[in-house]
Amino acid sequence: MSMTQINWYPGHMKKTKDLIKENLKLIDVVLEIVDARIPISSKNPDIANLSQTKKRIIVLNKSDLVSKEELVKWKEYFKNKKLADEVVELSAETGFNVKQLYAAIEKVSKERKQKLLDKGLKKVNIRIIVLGIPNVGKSRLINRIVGKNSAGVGNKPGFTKGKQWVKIKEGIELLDTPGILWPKFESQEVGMKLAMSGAIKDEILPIEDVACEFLKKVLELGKWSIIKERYKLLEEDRDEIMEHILAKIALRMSMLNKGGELNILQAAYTLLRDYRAAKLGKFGIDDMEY
Ligand SMILES: Nc1nc2c(ncn2[C@@H]2O[C@H](COP(=O)(O)OP(=O)(O)OP(=O)(O)O)[C@@H](O)[C@H]2O)c(=O)[nH]1
Ligand SMILES: [Mg+2]
Repeated sequence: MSMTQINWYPGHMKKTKDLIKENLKLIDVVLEIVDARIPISSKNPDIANLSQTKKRIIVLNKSDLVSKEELVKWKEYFKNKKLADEVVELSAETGFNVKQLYAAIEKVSKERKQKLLDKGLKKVNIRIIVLGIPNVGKSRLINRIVGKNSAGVGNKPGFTKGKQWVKIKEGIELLDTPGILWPKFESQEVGMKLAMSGAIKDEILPIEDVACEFLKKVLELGKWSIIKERYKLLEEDRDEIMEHILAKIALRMSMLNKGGELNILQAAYTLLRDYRAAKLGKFGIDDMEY
């Protein structure tokens, strides 16, 4: 099965486009959440069009799963490419650096706030929306920043029914419904990275292929010794093709199915789950495009 034949996220994109269209006038700042392990593969290609004249903040979420060096590198990358006004690395899971996000929101909205105050408005609320591909951590982040301040601002006339603006801080309101966007899955490679990261349900994936691609990537990154030690491999196993290394993992870890054959599928799942839980160390798997 080719990765690109998978019907990834039917229906989501239209809903998000409607959500943005309906609320665009009210939005000042777009928070685009990406996965710090795959900051390019988890970016949506249409977001520049959707967010138009709005201020943009890229959130490198799941920062707890990558190294500090990688975060620095990606922040520079997005800034140099002018893909965002601000870039903030954080972990919606642990709460790391969420404060920095508030500072970034204040920073990008300062000018607009001042302009409105100069016009004579007594009180200015900056409105923000969260956008991102599935599983990138939108809900976790919203829950974290809404936290105790979850009193909705209410459905005032002109707001879309059922949508809530929630005050998250003095002068900052958040749309409580995040926009789910498609990843840019034009290439097999992007599809594979999304699969490895856990952004796609494993049940619809050729999981052994994904594990082999992951192994290839890990070797490319010079992390053989981690794999070798964790799965009790021998140095000579390294010269095997990926399918065989996967089989060796099953062999050395005594992963057998009922008939006593090697359980390759279990080895594949174990490898990917261990990566996603940072048991193989903290590292990303996207290459930087220049
Ligand atoms: N390690 C780690 N895991 C995270 C972080 N943020 C979210 N997750 C995990 O990622 C998974 C998806 O998080 P959600 O907040 O549900 O993602 P979402 O973007 O709302 O996903 P959809 O609603 O499917 O679009 C969950 O298992 C979270 O626990 C993070 O900063 N670090
Ligand atoms: Mg969600």
